[in-house]
Order: sequence, then C-alpha cells, then structure tokens
Amino acid sequence: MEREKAILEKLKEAIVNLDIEGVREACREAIDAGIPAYKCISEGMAKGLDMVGEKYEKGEYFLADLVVAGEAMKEGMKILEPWLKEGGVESIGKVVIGTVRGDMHDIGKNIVATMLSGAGFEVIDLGVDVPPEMFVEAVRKYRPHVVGMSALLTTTMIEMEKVVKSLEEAGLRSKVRIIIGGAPVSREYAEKIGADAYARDAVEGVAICKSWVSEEH
Ligand code: B1M
Repeated sequence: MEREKAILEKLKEAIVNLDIEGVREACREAIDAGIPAYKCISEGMAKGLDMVGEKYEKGEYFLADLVVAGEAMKEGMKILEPWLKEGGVESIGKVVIGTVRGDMHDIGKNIVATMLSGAGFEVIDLGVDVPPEMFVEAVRKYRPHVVGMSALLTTTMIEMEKVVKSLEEAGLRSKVRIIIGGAPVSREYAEKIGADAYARDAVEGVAICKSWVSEEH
C-alpha cells in the first residue's frame, strides 16, 4: 500500500514537473508493482494534470507547459494502454466518439475510447475538432448504438447541443443514445441539451454504455 501510494505520487509529480522520462519510468514501475492502469491515470497522472491546469491559471505555467504536460500524459498512456484494454472480447456494440468542434483536448476522450474498446465495444474515433455534420455522417455510415462527445472548454461545450440538434434534424436522434463528458459539463447540462447521459469519468462512461447495450439484448 505504501509502495503504491509512493508510485502514484511519483507519477503525479513527474507530470507536474513536465518530466516525460520520469512519467515513463513511474508507469513501468507501477505496472511492475501490479497497480491497475486506470488507477495510474485517475489517481496519478490526471491529478498531476489538474495541478498543471491550476499553475496555468495562476500564470506560473504557460501554454508550452500545457503542451508538454499533455505529451507526458500521452507517453505514459502508451505504456499503460495494453493493461487498460485486456481485450480479445467480441464486439458488444458500436460507439462513435469525438471531441467537439473547436476543441483539441483528446486525452480524456482517448482514455474513454480505449476503455470502451477494452470492454468489448467497437469504437469509431472521429478525433478532435469534430463538427456536427461529421457526427451525423458517422451515425449514418456506422449505425452506432452510442454517440459520445467530449469537451474541455466552456467555449466549446455548446457544440454538444448543436450535435444533438443536427442528429434530430437528420432524423437520427431516436436511433442512438448520446453520452457526454469532460470537465466543464455536468448531468444538468446533459439534461438541458437533450443528451441521454453524462459521465464523470471513463469508468462511469463505460458502465453507462454497457447498461444501454444490455437493455437491448
Ligand atoms: Co487546455 N485547458 N487549453 N490544453 N488543458 C484546460 C481544459 C483548462 C481547464 C486549463 C486551466 O485553465 N485550468 C482551460 C479551460 C478553461 C475553460 O474553458 N474553463 C484550458 C485552456 C484555456 C486551453 C487553451 C484555450 C489555452 C490557450 O490556447 N490559451 C487551449 C485550447 C485549445 C483548443 O482546444 N482549441 C488549450 C490547449 C491545451 C493543450 C493542447 C496544450 C493540452 C491538451 C493536449 C491534448 O489533449 N492532446 C491542454 C491540457 C493538457 C489541459 C489540462 C492541463 C489537462 C486536460 C486533460 O487532459 N486532463 C486542462 C486542465 C485540467 O483539466 N485540469 C486544460 C486529464 C483528462 C484525463 O481528463 O479530459 O477531463 P478529462 O477526461 C476525463 C473526464 O472528464 C471524463 O473521463 C476522462 C477520464 O476519466 N471524460 C468523459 C472526458 N470526456 C468524456 C467523454 C465521455 C465520458 C467521460 O463520454 C463520451
């Protein structure tokens, strides 16, 4: 327990210190110590990113530091990903996912996508800066059970409502469930824009998507 705590702390600190090699090292150490990959993210690296965000707000860190912190997290993810997947499962449903238009943040979205595919979903990842018409096109093309949207900026969360409206206009809204996530959004916001659910984190997101497909079977 003490060792686990120390390694998670090391992971958090490596992110805060923008130490990419330190992140790689701590991730390898965590895997060797048998710490679950998701815990390394939620209780290690993501906490570090929160602190980086705070430093940015206070003017102690600059945009370039946010970029390096994002890269450091991605390097850590490369090491953790095989343990997040535990794959080999047959597809239980399809999810189209993307970060909405104007928004380049993809770390959280990628974690959700990886964990969904690990849980047996076929995931069609549209990437970042995805306009409403691309979500609509993807729903027409792939006929997914779920559409997932991520937004990290208060200025881009409004795009989620546009996607819901565009799906309605295209006559596709009733064919899919819609789930949203990301720091500025909430359950109330999901209700307000007509999405079916909000997930606080990737674990909750996967559980909600699983419950939807199991209702259908
Ligand atoms: Co940006 N950034 N950033 N940034 N950045 C934030 C979001 C910010 C809060 C920092 C701050 O000021 N404290 C702030 C937003 C303020 C606001 O709108 N209220 C901010 C800003 C201002 C900006 C820029 C505008 C800065 C500038 O240019 N002046 C700019 C915008 C660019 C753009 O998108 N157009 C910008 C740019 C960047 C980088 C590119 C440098 C980089 C992103 C790299 C990347 O993603 N590839 C970056 C980073 C790293 C951050 C912080 C530090 C970390 C974000 C992150 O990855 N968190 C962030 C501060 C913070 O969040 N504390 C910040 C970890 C990740 C695991 O969490 O994404 O929340 P999260 O995902 C979680 C849950 O939210 C949930 O599950 C995930 C895992 O459990 N979830 C879902 C997310 N999506 C989901 C979808 C679901 C379900 C659950 O279903 C579909």
